[in-house]
Amino acid sequence: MKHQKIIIFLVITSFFLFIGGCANSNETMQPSSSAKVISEGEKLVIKASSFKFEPSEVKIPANKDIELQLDMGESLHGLAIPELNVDIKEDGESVMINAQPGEYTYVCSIMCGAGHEDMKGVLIVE
Ligand SMILES: [Cu+2]
Repeated sequence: MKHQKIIIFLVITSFFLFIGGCANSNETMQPSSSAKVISEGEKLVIKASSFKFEPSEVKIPANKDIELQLDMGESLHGLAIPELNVDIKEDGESVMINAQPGEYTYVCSIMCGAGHEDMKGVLIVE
C-alpha cells in the first residue's frame, strides 16, 4: 500500500510538471510585445518624424491586402520598403501592400538630416 501511494504521488507530480513545462514553452512562443499588430481590414499608418518611425516594429498578416499610409505632418521624410517596391514620399499618401511571410526593413527615402540613417523600422509579415 505504501508503494502504491508513492507511485500515485509520482504520477500526479510528473503530470503537473508536464503541464507546467507546456505552459512555459507556450509562453516563449508569444510574440514580442513591442510590435504593433495590424489585422486584416485595418489600415497601417506609419508616422515619420525627425528621426524615427512610429511604430518602429509592426506586424501584419501575410498574403492580405493591407493599406499602408505615411503620416509625417510638416516634416519631410519618405517611407521605403525596397523588397515590396514601396516608396512613399507625400504626406498622407497610401499604397496597398500584400506580402509573403518574412521580415522587411522600412527606411526613410528622403535625405532629411543628421539622423536620416537611423530611421528604420521592421515590418513583420506572418
Ligand atoms: Cu530621411
